[in-house]
Amino acid sequence: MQNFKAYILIFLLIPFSLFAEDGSQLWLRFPNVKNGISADKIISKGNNPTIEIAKYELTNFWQGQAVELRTDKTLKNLKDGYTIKSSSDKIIISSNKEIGLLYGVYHILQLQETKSNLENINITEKPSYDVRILNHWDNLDGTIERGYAGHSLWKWEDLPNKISPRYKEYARANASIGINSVVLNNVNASPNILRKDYLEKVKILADIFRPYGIKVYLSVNFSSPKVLDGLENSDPLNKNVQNWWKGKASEIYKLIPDFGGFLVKANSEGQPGPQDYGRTHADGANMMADALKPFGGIIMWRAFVYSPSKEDRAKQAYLEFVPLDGKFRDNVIIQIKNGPIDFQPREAFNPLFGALKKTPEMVEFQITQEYLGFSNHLVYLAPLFKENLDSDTYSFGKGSTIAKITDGTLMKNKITAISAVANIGEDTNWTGHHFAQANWYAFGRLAWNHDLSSEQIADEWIKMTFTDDQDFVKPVKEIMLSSRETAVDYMMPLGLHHIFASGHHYGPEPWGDYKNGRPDWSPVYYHKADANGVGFDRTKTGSNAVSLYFPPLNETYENIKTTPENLILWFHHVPWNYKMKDGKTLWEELCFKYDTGMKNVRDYQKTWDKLQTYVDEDRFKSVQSRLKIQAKDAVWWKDACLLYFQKFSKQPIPYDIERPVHELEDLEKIKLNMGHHN
Ligand code: GCW
Repeated sequence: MQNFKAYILIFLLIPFSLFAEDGSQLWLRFPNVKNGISADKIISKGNNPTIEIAKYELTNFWQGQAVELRTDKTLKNLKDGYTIKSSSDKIIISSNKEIGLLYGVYHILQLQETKSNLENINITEKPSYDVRILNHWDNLDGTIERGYAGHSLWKWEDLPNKISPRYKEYARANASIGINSVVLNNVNASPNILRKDYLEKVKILADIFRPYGIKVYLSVNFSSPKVLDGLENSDPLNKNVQNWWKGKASEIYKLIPDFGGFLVKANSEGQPGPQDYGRTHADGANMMADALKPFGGIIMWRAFVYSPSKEDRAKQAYLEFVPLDGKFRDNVIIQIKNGPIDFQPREAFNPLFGALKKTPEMVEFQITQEYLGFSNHLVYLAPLFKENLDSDTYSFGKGSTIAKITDGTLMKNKITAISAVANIGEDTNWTGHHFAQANWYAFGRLAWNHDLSSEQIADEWIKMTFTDDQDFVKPVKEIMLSSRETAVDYMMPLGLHHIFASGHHYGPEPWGDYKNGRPDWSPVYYHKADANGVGFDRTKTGSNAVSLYFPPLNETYENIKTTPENLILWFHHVPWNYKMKDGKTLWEELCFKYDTGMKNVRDYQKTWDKLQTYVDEDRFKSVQSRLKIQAKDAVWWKDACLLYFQKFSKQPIPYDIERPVHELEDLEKIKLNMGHHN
C-alpha cells in the first residue's frame, strides 16, 4: 500500500518535472533532440580540442545532413569568421581557424532550432570586432559589484584544484554567440589578482576556456607594484616600476601564453593611477603597454574618469583624453562607456566617440542592469546597444556612426574591440531574470555582427529559449522590443538622468541632495528642477557640453527646437509650460510618459499571463512574479517623480492619468538596504 501511494505520487509528479525548466541551459536547450548525427557523418581532418567540441555538438544535437569541417587558409580575411555552404549530400563549414568551424557549427544549430530554411545555404560570416569581451565585475571574495544573479561563478577558494562544471558550460555559452574574451575580475581591482597563487588559478580558467576560443584578461590595480612587492611607489616613470610590470608580464605569459591583456580603471572613483604621481593617463597606459607588447597583449584603458569639480561630469572624459590623442602606444585602446555619465536608461552618446582620431576606441556597455531594475525588471537591451552604435558622431562627416568608428571602418584601427559588463552569476539560470539571458545573448550577437536588428536577435533568442510557436514569439517579441522605452518612461523620460537613490541605484530619489557628500552623485545636480522648469542646461548658457559634439550636432543640441525630445532634459532646462511637439506642455508630457511606462508594464503582465500554456511552469511563474515587482516599482517611480516634480511645477497631474497611490513623504522615507557606495 505504501509503495502504491509512492507510485501514484511519482506518476503525478512526472509531468511537472518533465516540463519544469530551470533556465540553466540558456538558449542551448535542444528540447526536441535526442541524438545528433552519427560520427561517421562528420568529415574532418586533424584533431584539435576545438574540433572535438564541434564534433560533440554535432553528434549530440545536429539532426541534418552530413557535415564537413574544413580549415581553409584562403579565408584569412574572414578572421575567425566562416562560410557555410550546402551541397546535395552535406553541409560544408570552412574557416581559416578551428574556432571559426565551431562558430559555424553553432550557426547551423541555431538555424535548426529556429526552424530556418536549411536548403541551399550559402553563408559568409565575418565578425564586426576582433575582441568581443565580457567584463566581469567579480571580486576575489566572491561578491559581484552590481551583480544581481548571486555570487561569482569563479570559485577562487577552490581553484586551482577543484573545478566547477560551470566553467565549461559558461565557455560553451559564450562560444555559441561568438564571445571570445573575458575579463575575470572587477575594474575596482584587488592587487591580489596578480599574486602568484591567483595567477595559477587564472591559468586553470584560461586552460578550460581556450578550446572554446576564449582568451582571459585581467583588471589590474595601478598600485600593484607598491602594494604587492613594497616598491617605493607605482610611478609609471620609475624604472623599478616599469621593470616590475615587465617581470609580471613574463610571469603571466609563462603560465598563459595566449593571455589577452589588462583592463585598467585609473584615477576614477578613488582608484589609484598615474595622476597620483603627476603623470598622465598616457604615461600610465604606455608603461603597461610596453610590458605586454613583446607577448602580444593589449591594454584596455577606461575613459570613465570624473571628479567632483565644477565641470559638468558629462564633459570630463572628453577634456581629459582629447589632449592625449596620438600619445598612446599602438596596443592601447580607450574603453568608453556608451554615455558620458553612467549607463543611464537613456543618455546622449559620449562625445569622446570620434573625437580621438589617432587612438583606437571601444564601447563599454553594461549588460548587468545597475540602472534598469537589477534582475527584477524585464528590459531587453539590444535597442539601447543599437541606439548607441548607430549614433552618427559626424566626426568624419555624415555617416560616422559609433559602430564605424570602433569597428575599424573609419579609423583603420589595429585593434577593434567591444565590451560589456556581464550580468552572470551563480544563479541556476545564470542571470537572475530569465529574460536577462537575452541581454547576454544580444551583446554577443551584436559584437559579432552589429548590423543585426534588435528584432532578429530577439526572434532567435525567443525561439531557442522558449518555443518557436508564433502565437508565443510574436507577443513576447513585442514586449521585449518595447521594454527599454517602457523602462525609460517609468524611470527617466525625456532625457532625465541619474535620479536614482544613492548607493544601490534601484529606486527613485529625485529629492536626493547630498550637500555634505559628492554633489555630482546627487539627483538634484542632474535634474535641476525649480519653479521655472526642469533639466540640465548643457548649451552655451549652461555647461556648454553641446560644444563637444561635431557639427551639425552641436547646433542641433544647442537649439531646443531641434534637440530630439527624448533628450530634451539632458541638454536643456525646460520651462514647465514649454509646448512639446504633440501640443502638450512639458509638465503634461512628463506625466503622460510616466503613466505610459507604468501602463505598459501592466500590459506585459496581461500578455504574459495569457501565454501560460506555452511555457513550463517554473519559468512561467518566475517571470510572472518578477513582472509583479516591475509593475509595483513602476508605480513607485511614477508617484515619487511626479509628486516631487509637482512641488515645482505647481500644476495638477492631468486628470486622465492614473492617480498616485502613495504619499510623497512615505516614499521619501524608504531606505532600501542594498549596499554600495555612490
Ligand atoms: O557605474 C558606476 C558603478 C560602480 C562602478 C563604476 C565603474 C565598478 O556604480 O559600481 O564600479 O561605475 O564603471 O567603474
